[in-house]
Amino acid sequence: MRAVLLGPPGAGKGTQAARLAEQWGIPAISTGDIFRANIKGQTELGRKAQEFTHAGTLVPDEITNAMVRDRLAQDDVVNGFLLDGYPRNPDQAVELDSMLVELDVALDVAIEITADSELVIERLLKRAEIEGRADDTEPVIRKRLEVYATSTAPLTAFYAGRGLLVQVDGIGQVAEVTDRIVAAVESR
Ligand code: B4P
Repeated sequence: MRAVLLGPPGAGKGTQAARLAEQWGIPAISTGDIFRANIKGQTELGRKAQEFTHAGTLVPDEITNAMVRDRLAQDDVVNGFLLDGYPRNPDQAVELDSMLVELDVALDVAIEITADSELVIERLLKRAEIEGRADDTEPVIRKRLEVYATSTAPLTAFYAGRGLLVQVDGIGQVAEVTDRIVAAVESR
């Protein structure tokens, strides 16, 4: 299984990625998690990414693409992977295509988790109380939603045009959403 996971901030990508990765026995690769780990460890990558993630804007493509290219070169992805939060704009999608050509593999599915804006804001503000993530403040969440609408939403048509898109409603209990995704992907 080689899949990408799309959806607005707060739709449940990170939550579902962990569950799907376990179900399918493949690594979940979250670009957001890699950035946060590097910011925490104060690495050079973290220093470069911080201003963007904290503002809710996309980290520049050259940084993000190079990071994903390195990650996809590792041994644990030979039998599959689930990319969570990448690609996030059409240029990244084209870059991913070229990485997959070099690896001589193809994408099986693009899973989009849908959820309306007011619900995702509510979820992320709740997470802010628990985890205190720097980008979970209301103005930054609104910025992330705006970036999603302008940069990431076009990927829905991009993958639909290739017959790879599966859209799943992200509203409901976490386990219920996982079951919906698994059923939708496995019945394709
Ligand atoms: P991400 O880490 O991808 O952040 P996100 O879009 O908010 O998703 P996340 O996975 O955290 O939240 P989820 O929906 O699972 O990106 C953060 C930043 O990194 C970006 O703003 C950007 O700056 C940078 N970045 C990442 N990838 C990039 C790329 N490719 N290019 C450039 N920059 C990039 O869940 C949210 C909350 O909802 C959780 O608290 C969860 O518990 C809750 N939840 C989930 N499912 C639920 C359910 N069914 N019911 C109730 N609550 C639920």
